[in-house]
Amino acid sequence: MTRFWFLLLVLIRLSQQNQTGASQCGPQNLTVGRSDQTVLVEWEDAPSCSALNHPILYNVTVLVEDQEVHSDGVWVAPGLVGSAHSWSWTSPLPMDCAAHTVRLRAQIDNQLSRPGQERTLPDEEALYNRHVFPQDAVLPAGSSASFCCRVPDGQHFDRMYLDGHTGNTTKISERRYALTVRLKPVVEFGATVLCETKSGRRFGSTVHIGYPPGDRDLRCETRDLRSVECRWNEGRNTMVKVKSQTSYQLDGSPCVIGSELRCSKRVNIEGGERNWTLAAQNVLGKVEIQDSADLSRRVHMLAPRGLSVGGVKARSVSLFWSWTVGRYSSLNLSCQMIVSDADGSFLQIQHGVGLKAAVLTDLRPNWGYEVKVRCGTAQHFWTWGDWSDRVSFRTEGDVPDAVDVWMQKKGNQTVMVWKKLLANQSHGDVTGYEVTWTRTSGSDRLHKEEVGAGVHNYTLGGDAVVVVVTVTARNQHGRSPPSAITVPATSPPGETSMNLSCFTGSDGGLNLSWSHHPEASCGYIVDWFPVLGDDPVGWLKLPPSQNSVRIKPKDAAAGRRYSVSIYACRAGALLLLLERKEGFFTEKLPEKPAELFQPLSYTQRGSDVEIRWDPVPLTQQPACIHGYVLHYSRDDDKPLSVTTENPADSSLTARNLPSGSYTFTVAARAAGGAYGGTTLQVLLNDQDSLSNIFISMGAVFVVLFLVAVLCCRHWACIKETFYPEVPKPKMADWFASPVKSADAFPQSGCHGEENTAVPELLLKPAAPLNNNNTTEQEDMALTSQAPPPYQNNPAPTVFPNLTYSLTVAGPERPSGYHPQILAEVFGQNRAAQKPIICVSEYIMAPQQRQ
Ligand SMILES: *[C@@H]1O[C@H](CO)[C@@H](O)[C@H](O)[C@H]1NC(C)=O
Ligand SMILES: *[C@@H]1O[C@H](CO)[C@@H](O)[C@H](O)[C@H]1NC(C)=O
Ligand SMILES: *[C@@H]1O[C@H](CO)[C@@H](O)[C@H](O)[C@H]1NC(C)=O
Ligand SMILES: *[C@@H]1O[C@H](CO)[C@@H](O)[C@H](O)[C@H]1NC(C)=O
Ligand SMILES: *[C@@H]1O[C@H](CO)[C@@H](O)[C@H](O)[C@H]1NC(C)=O
Ligand SMILES: *[C@@H]1O[C@H](CO)[C@@H](O)[C@H](O)[C@H]1NC(C)=O
Ligand SMILES: *[C@@H]1O[C@H](CO)[C@@H](O)[C@H](O)[C@H]1NC(C)=O
Ligand SMILES: *[C@@H]1O[C@H](CO)[C@@H](O)[C@H](O)[C@H]1NC(C)=O
Ligand SMILES: *[C@@H]1O[C@H](CO)[C@@H](O)[C@H](O)[C@H]1NC(C)=O
Ligand SMILES: *[C@@H]1O[C@H](CO)[C@@H](O)[C@H](O)[C@H]1NC(C)=O
Ligand SMILES: CC(=O)N[C@H]1CO[C@H](CO)[C@@H](O)[C@@H]1O
Repeated sequence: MTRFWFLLLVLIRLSQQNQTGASQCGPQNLTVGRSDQTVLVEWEDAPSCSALNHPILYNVTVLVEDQEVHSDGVWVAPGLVGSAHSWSWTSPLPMDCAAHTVRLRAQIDNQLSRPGQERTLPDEEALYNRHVFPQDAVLPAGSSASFCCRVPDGQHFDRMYLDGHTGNTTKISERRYALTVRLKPVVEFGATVLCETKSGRRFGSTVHIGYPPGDRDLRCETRDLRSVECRWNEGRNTMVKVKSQTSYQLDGSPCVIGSELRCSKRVNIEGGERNWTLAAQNVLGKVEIQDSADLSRRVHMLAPRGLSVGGVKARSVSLFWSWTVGRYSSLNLSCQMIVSDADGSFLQIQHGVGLKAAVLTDLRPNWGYEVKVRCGTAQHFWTWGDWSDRVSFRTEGDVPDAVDVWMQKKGNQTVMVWKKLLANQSHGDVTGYEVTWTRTSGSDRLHKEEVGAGVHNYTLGGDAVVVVVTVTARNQHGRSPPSAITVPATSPPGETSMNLSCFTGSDGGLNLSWSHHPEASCGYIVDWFPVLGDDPVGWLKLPPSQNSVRIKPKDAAAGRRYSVSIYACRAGALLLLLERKEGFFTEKLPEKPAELFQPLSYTQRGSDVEIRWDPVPLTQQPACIHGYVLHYSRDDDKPLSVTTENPADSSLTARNLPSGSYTFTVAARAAGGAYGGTTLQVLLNDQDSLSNIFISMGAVFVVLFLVAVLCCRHWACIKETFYPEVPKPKMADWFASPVKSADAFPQSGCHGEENTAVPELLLKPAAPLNNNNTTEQEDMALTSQAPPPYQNNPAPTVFPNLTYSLTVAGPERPSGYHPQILAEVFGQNRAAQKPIICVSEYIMAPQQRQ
């Protein structure tokens, strides 16, 4: 019975509790805080909740500016009732912008318990009097972010933008607006968010958009074998260094970063590979990079200290230095030495354990140098160490190098020439030269001659014996090895008879190549000198393997003719001339047409005209002549031309020319064009009659010549036969002796017909014959040289003493008689009469009576 009542009492109690428990259970001690953009909520259960044997559902609601923006349910299992609970939520809106209120209520059996709790996080308006939030934020690029604008009282919102771009703008409350954008990195100094009101007022904030650190390529080594030193690359720029400098840690130890990304840490270097980790961090994130290395194989040596030079000789010196790191002494080292002079630099390498000294070799005597040294480990070479300081030194002097000797034939003399020794060959100041020469045969007396330091030639007298010449240079350290050359006193055979092709260079030089000569044991020599003038010879000596070279004399003037020869050098024997040519390194065509061809002459053969010229002297050739061109034109006709490819030609013929006035121009053909055009004006007459005249006159001349010969022979016979009746020719008084004329044909001496119009041969002193009986100038002088056929009234050409003048008089000469048809008259006469046959008798040309 007692049990029953007790049970009843408990039931009542429980039901009472149930009643009060359900209504009283709820949150207590609610606290709301924030971390950056996150709302942190904590609470406990009210004591009455303990009585409930139910799970409790808490409903958390967040309100921004009295508007519900988020709600969540939190289940508390019966066993956890009584402990503290927490909840957090990140607001998309800057929390400084608007007040965030958290409302918390318990829900039991779908019924909200009555006592809820509520807390509000105040905005910061009162604190800072700012209008755009967040201020000076560092935000990751690529994310989406909201910015908030609080419009002051009395103003009206217009628009918001980030770095000039407007995004999605939303209205939160009457005076609060939010801009949501996807962030792109802008500039390192930050971008600006601006909020504009309708009245034009602007409020702003700076935002830094960037990346977490992106460092990479960690590389660790040791310099002093007591510490590790690591370097790396920054990779992508974080863009937020102004607000959030990246901080670094090497294996957990903070790094002090200067101008370069480098961090070192003292460690014990025992062989073996291990990891080196670098952590890089900024507000947007953190990255860790690693390098795995055995530092005993990664020694990056420090510079050698106190480099000095000792033991200076002519061609070598010793170098000494020391090390700042004692442990280097046990390493097998390779050291590089860069030796430089005014001309450039070269490298020498030496090895050794703990190397502290080295010897430089192959140096030039009497020469200034600078040297610097760096070293690396020989085994497990990692990288070269730092360079030491430079040290300069000068080597000792030495005897000069052998001089480069050559020779030049000048008439019957041979001039030995040699090149001035350069500073890198003289090894000291040259004080003079010694020339010795001896004949290879006959008297072997050695001739010796001292020559001053400023002279670089020596003339050997003409002496038709082969001699060996040596040249030795002297300086304060001694004599150079002698340079010997075997000189033929006469030109080598074949040298003069060699055909000289004309060359034309390119770019002021000439490319030469030749086929290898089996006897050229000591190489080849190429020399060149101007054909005219006294300029010295230039030469190049080439090894036997080389059979081509480009020569480019420094002083070769354009249009100057050079002779270039290639010799084979035969040890102990005379040089062998392989090739010789003449030509121009640079041709120069005269700008004005020079009268290159003087004189030009011509010959007409029928309708062909041959133009002739004399060979052009070498002095007047500024370019290779590859042939000639003859241009000719009549009056205003189109010019024509004929050419020849042969430079040896001395005439060109223009063919089939109609009569007229012609201009002929001859020019030489060179690679760069024709030059030296020389002009001749010629008047050509009718071709057929002219040629007839020439033929006829030629025939007449032959006849007359024979007559003259016979006359001379048989003068006495003539006198007898024709004595005394000789009709006096009708002539002017002054025209008298020694002319003899006859009107009868000699019967006894010569056979012929009467009344023959035979030309009369007149012998008289050199004076023009003026025939009275003709009113016109009809006389034709027949001379050894044909007068220009176009001349109407040729002057008789004079034989040394005598002139043979031919007068022809016809019985019925037409008044319009012209010399041009003279030949016809002859022809007719000859045709009408039988030929005169001369039988070793005197022939007298009968004079026609008028
Ligand atoms: C509490 O009371 C409700 C009715 O008000 C009832 O449904 C529930 O069972 C009771 N709980 C207990 C534990 O008695
Ligand atoms: C919390 O209560 C609100 C009403 O105040 C309601 O709208 C919301 O749905 C509830 N949330 C949950 C998770 O029950
Ligand atoms: C703006 O809002 C629209 C719809 O809410 C969305 O599709 C768009 O991506 C948003 N633009 C930006 C820049 O956030
Ligand atoms: C170095 O780290 C890598 C992983 O990052 C690990 O696999 C390796 O075993 C480590 N090496 C040493 C020597 O600790
Ligand atoms: C040092 O290194 C060089 C080059 O590798 C090698 O020739 C020489 O034998 C080494 N010397 C010693 C003592 O190991
Ligand atoms: C000497 O110097 C000249 C330039 O000044 C250079 O052309 C020549 O090769 C040098 N000779 C030697 C033997 O180094
Ligand atoms: C020889 O040298 C002298 C002095 O340098 C010079 O005047 C002369 O022209 C040279 N003679 C020849 C043939 O090169
Ligand atoms: C060399 O030529 C010159 C003139 O050029 C002459 O006087 C001299 O006699 C010649 N000598 C010999 C040995 O032929
Ligand atoms: C020179 O040229 C002519 C013809 O141009 C030729 O007959 C002669 O053989 C050549 N002489 C030499 C040595 O080449
Ligand atoms: C001459 O030789 C040089 C190189 O040695 C070359 O550049 C040039 O073209 C050559 N000239 C001719 C005309 O062959
Ligand atoms: C820890 C804490 O603040 N506890 C308090 C919770 O609220 C009750 C009354 O509401 C106080 O008595 C506690 O001290």
